[in-house]
Amino acid sequence: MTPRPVSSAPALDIESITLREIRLTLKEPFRISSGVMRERRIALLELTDRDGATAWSECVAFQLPIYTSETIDTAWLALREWLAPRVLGRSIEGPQLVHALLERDIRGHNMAKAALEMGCWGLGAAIADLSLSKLLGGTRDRIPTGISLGIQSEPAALVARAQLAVRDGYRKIKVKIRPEQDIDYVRAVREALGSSIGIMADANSAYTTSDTAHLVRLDEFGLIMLEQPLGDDDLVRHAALQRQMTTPICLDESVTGVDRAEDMIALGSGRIVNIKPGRVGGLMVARQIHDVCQHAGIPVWCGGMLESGIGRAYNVALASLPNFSLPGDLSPSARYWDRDIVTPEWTMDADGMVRVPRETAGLGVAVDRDYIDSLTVRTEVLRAERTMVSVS
Ligand code: OSB
Ligand code: MG
Repeated sequence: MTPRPVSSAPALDIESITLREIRLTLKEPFRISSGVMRERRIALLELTDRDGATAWSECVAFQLPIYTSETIDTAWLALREWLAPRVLGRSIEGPQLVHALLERDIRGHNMAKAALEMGCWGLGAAIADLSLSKLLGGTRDRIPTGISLGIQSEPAALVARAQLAVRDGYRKIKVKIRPEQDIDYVRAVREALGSSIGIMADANSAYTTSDTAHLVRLDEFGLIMLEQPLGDDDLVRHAALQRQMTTPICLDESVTGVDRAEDMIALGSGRIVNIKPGRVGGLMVARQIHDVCQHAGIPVWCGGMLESGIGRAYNVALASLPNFSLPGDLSPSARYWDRDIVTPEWTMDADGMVRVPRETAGLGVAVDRDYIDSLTVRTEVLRAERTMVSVS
């Protein structure tokens, strides 16, 4: 594929990267098929260049390897030991080159790579005095928003949350499912909401091919898609399942890069892709997957990882690209947190749209440093080796 022209992507000279871990308590526990989250331990990066320009980014890895194999602690190690040294103290022609720099001879660790790569885009946007959306080639200034509802103790509790979400304006309702908590839950939501709103289910890899007949029963609810029913690295079995189901399969975990998106399309493993920049190693790959899918007529949407307002800024900018044609998991700050770490907080209007800050340079939100300081439990400052002063 020919590389996209990158408009005015500036050179980067990163002098230091401050790694921090903050803790943010979720307003409500969030349960997926493989575990429950009550609090987010979030790694934040603050990149500073030689002229003192700064940008913040967020690593989306969770505390436990329940979504992919990465965790906040593996990401911290990867960033400190292998990734940050690749970018510190050298001149890089632009953020579009960072992914290749991080990819060479370092396998995996996509969320760690993405945290750093996204920070480079944020820094690039700040230096170029452009919004992240414009730097990436985004075109839209409002994005339709969907909500992802965690597994509840009973269908009625899920229905109540889904009804509130519709009242709030959400454009898509996604319900988490797992074996034993699936058909009844989806049926209850469909019956309560009628056919006026798109409903989908996300299994986070909780099923196997022996559940095929069971999963096919979901077809009767007219879901807009079924997200990642089978193995987190599977494509072949998803293709077989897709041939059995009328509901479009959407892949999340299984699409870890451009090749995997191409393979999904070639094999027919799914008809929709959830793109999360953290999962695929950053914004450049996310954009390439967007382009590949657009070319193949595959709609994409932007997924979420229960991010803080910093991670949200990157997702919103990405989702402003034209083929993000389905509502993204881009809930406003107040859905997750009593207080977010950015100002203004992310909001959604009554029509379920989140506004893309296209006229503000950089992320489009200000980082609340005092509040972040109060939430910080560890900090590590990384500098280029040649500038390191060894004084004890
Ligand atoms: O699969 O999309 C997922 C949350 C945790 C782990 C996996 C997923 C999710 C979500 C959250 O669906 C979406 C959001 O950030 O609101
Ligand atoms: Mg998912």
